[in-house]
Amino acid sequence: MRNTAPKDAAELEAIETREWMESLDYVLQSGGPARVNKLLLDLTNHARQRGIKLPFSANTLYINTIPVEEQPPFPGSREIERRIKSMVRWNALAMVVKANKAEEGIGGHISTYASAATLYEVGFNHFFKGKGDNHDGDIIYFQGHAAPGIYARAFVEGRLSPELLENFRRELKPGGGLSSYPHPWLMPDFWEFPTVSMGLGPICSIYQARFMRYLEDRGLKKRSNSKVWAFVGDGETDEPETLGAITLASREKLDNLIFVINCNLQRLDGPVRGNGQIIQELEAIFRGAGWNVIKVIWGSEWDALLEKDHDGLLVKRMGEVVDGEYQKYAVESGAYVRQHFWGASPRLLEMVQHLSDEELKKLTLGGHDPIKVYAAYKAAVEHTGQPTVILARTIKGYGIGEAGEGKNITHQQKKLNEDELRAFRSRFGIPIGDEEVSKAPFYRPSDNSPERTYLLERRKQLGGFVPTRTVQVEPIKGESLPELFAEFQKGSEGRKASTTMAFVRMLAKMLRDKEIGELVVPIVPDEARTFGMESLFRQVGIYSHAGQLYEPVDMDTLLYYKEAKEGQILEEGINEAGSISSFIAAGSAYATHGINTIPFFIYYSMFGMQRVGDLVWAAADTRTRGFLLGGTAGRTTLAGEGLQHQDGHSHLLSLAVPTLISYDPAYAYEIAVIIEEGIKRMYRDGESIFYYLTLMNENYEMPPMPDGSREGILRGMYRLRPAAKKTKLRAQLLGSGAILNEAVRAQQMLEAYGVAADVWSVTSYQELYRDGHAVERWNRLHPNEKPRVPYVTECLGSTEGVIVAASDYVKVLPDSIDRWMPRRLTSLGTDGFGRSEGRTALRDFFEVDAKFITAATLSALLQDGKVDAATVQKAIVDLGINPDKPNPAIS
Ligand SMILES: Cc1ncc(C[n+]2csc(CCOP(=O)(O)OP(=O)(O)O)c2C)c(N)n1
Ligand SMILES: [Mg+2]
Repeated sequence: MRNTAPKDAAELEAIETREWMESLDYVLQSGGPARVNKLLLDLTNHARQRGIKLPFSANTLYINTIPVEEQPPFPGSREIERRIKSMVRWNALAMVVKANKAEEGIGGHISTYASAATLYEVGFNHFFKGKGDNHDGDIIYFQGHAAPGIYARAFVEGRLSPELLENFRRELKPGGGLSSYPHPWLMPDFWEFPTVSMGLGPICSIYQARFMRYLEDRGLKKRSNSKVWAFVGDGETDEPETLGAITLASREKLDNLIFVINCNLQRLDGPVRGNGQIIQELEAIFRGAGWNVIKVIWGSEWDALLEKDHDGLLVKRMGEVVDGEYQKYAVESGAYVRQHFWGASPRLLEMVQHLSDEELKKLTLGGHDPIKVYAAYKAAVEHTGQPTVILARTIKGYGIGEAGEGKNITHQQKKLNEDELRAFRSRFGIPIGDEEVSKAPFYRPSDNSPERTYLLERRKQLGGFVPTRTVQVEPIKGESLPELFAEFQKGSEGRKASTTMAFVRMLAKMLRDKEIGELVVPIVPDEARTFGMESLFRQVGIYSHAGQLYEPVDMDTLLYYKEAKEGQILEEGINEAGSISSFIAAGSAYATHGINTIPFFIYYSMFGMQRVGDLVWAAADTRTRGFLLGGTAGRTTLAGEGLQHQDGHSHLLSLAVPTLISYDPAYAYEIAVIIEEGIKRMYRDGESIFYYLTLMNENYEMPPMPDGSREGILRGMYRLRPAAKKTKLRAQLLGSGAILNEAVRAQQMLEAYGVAADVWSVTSYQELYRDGHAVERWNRLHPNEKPRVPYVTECLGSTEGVIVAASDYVKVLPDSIDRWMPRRLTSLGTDGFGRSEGRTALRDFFEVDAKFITAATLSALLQDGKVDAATVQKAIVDLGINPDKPNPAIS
C-alpha cells in the first residue's frame, strides 16, 4: 500500500511498468523461460484480440544469440589449434603472394580466407565429417574465394605437395597445379562442389540437403547424421539464388542443413551495407523464413563488458552503429574507437576506462573466437526441426594489417611487401627467419610435431580428410535396357503421337524396370501436365516428406495428385533454379552418396539453358550425370505461346557446355536409342557426361527405325529416306526435330520439279560439330598420318546435288558444320523472335516449311547452273511464297 499518491501520470506509468517487470521476474523464477514464453505469447494474442496493433520485428538485439552461460566448454587444445590455424593462414597467404610473384596478374584471394580462418578451423578440428569408417560424411560447400585456405590446410595435413601449392592458379605446369576455385572437373579427387559463381553454392546446398532426405525417405540410403554445410559470403547473399530457396529448407525442416555466413561486412568494391547492418537484415530474413538463426558477433573479451551493461546502453550502442562505421573501427586506432564508439556516452566511456587503446583495439569479434564459433556449430548440429544459419562477424583481411585489413581494396589484394610479410609472420608466430621471409616460403611442421599429430588425430576421429571426392558406386548392368526400349523401334503403326508422349511412356517403363526403376528421379517445375506426365503422379507419387495430410480434390480420378513420403517425383513448383539444383544433387549422388540415381529433369526449354545456364555450367563442373529434357522444342512447334516461350536457340547455348551432349530428335526410336545409350555410358561405363534432348508436342506417326541407323542417330545424322528414283537433278535435305517432316514433304514436292532428294535426319548438330573439329585438329597435328574424315563428310561425301538444311533452331547450327560438307550449304532456321500463332503460319513466317525448303533447293540448283531463274521464279509463285515478306530474323 502506497502512503503517498502518485504525483502525475508519468510516475504512475513508471510504477506500473515496474510492477509488470517484477511480475515477469517472478514468473521466470517460479515457472522458468518456457512459462515466460507462453505467458508473453498469450498476452500478445490477448492484446491483438483487443485490437492493439503490435509492432513487428524479426530481429533480436545486436549481440550473440548464445549467452555466455549456455556456452559449452571448448573440447580441444586452444593453443595447438591456434598454431595450426596460424600455419594455414601463412601458407594460404604465401600461396597467393608467390603465385603473383611468379606471374604478374595471376590473381588469387588473401582476404576472404583471412577473415574465415577460424570458421573453417573449428569445423576441421571438431565438426566436418569425412567419409571414413562409420561415417557417411558431411557435404561441405566451401566458399570459392577461400580456396587458398583450404589448399593450405590440405598441405599442412600432408595431402598436397609444395610443388602443387607452388603452382596455385597455374594448372598447366608440368606436374599440375591447383585450380583457382573449387572445380570438381579440374580436381576430381579433391573438390566435390563448385561454388565460385556466387549464389550457386547456397541454392545447391539447400536442394542437396533435401535430396539427402529424399534418398532416406525412399529407403535408398540409411538415415544419418550427416550435415550439409554451406559457407557463404555476406556479399554473396545479394544473389537471388542465395536467398531464393530458403523457405524450402524450413518448410522441409531440413535440420541437416547449416549455412555459415561470413559477415565481414565487405564485398569486392566496398561495404555490403555501409548504411545498415547486414547481420540484422539477414537475421530478419532467415527468422522470417523459419530458420534457426545464431548470431556470433562478439568475441569472449566482450562478455565481461556486456555483463556490466546493466542499463542496456552498450547493447543499444552496438545496435545503432552502421556497418560502414564498424568497418572503420577495424582500420582505425584504439583511440579512434574509444572516441567514436565508446564516446557516445560518458557511461560507456567509463565501462572501458580500465582498457588501454591497444586493448580496446584488440577486442575480438565473434567469428574470430573459436569458443564462440564452437558454441554456435555445436548448437547448429544439435538443433532439430529447422535449418540453421550462423551469422558470424569477422574482419576482411584479418591479420594482414597495413596491407589491407578491413580496407576497401582488400578483396583484390594479392601482394605483400617484405615488411608486411614480416609483420604477418611475427603476428602469427611462424618460424621463418627474416632473411627468408621475403620469399614467402611454405611452412609445414615436421611429421611428429604436436601440431601434425593433433590435426591428423582429429581428422581420423572425424572420419578422414575433407574435402575429398571419391567415387564408389556399383555400376548398373543395364541388361534389361534393350528390351525396355525395343518397342519404340517398331514405330507407332499408324497412330499419331508426339515425341513428348513417347518419352513419357519410356519414363513410365523405366520407372517399372527391375534394375533402374528405383534409381530414376523425375524432376518437374510445375509442368507435369504440360508434358502429359500426370499419369506418373499416381504411378510413383510425388515426394513429400510429410506425406499427404489432405484428401486431394481429384481423389476420385484415376490420376489424382498423390503426394507420399516415398514418392519418387520431385515436383519443385515454378522453380527452374531449384529443379536444376535437385538435378545436380541427383546426378552427382554417384559420388556424394555412392548411389546411381538417374535424374530426368523435364521443363520448358525456353526456361532452361538461358534462364539457369550458369547452373547448367555448374552441373557440368560437378560431373553431373542425367538427362535434361526441354519440352516443346523449336520456335514454330509450340503454337500460340509466342515470343517468350518459343525456343529456337537452346541448342546454341547447350553447344557450349563441354560435357553436355545435345540432341534435337524427331522420332520415338531416336529418343529410345539416345536414352538407352546415355544410361549405359553414364551409369554402366561411368562417363561424366549428361544429355539434353528437346521434345515436341506435335502429333504425327512415328515411323519404324530404319535398319543400320543406330550409329548415325548417336553420331548426329543418318539417311532417313533415300530418293525414290534418281533423276538428273539431285539434292540432299537435312532436317531435324520438328522440321524433319517438312523436309520429308519437301522431298515429295521436289519430285514435281524433277529433283530427286535424299532426306537425312540430323539428330545433333552439336555432335557433328564436335566430331568435325576433333578430326580437323587430329589431322592438323598428325601431318604424316592418313587424314581422318569428319563424320559429316563421311555421310555426304559420296552424295550428289545441292545441300539444304532446315531446323526449328537458329541457322548457325547447320552453318557450324558447313566447312566439312562436300558442297556449299543452304541453311534455313528460326532466327528471330517467336510469335503467337499456329504452326503452319509460324513455319511460313520463319521460312522453314516444306515450300520454303523446296524453293531453297531450287534456288541452290540455280546457283549451280542446274536450273534456270524462270523455273525458280515460277516455283516461288506456284508455292505461294511472298518474296517481299518481312525478314523474320529481324522483325
Ligand atoms: C555470380 C558472381 N558474380 C560476381 C563474382 C565476382 N566476385 C567474386 S568474390 C566477390 C565479392 C565477394 O564478397 P563476399 O560474398 O562478401 O565474400 P568475402 O570475400 O567478403 O568473404 C565478387 C563480386 C562472382 N564470383 N560470381
Ligand atoms: Mg564479405
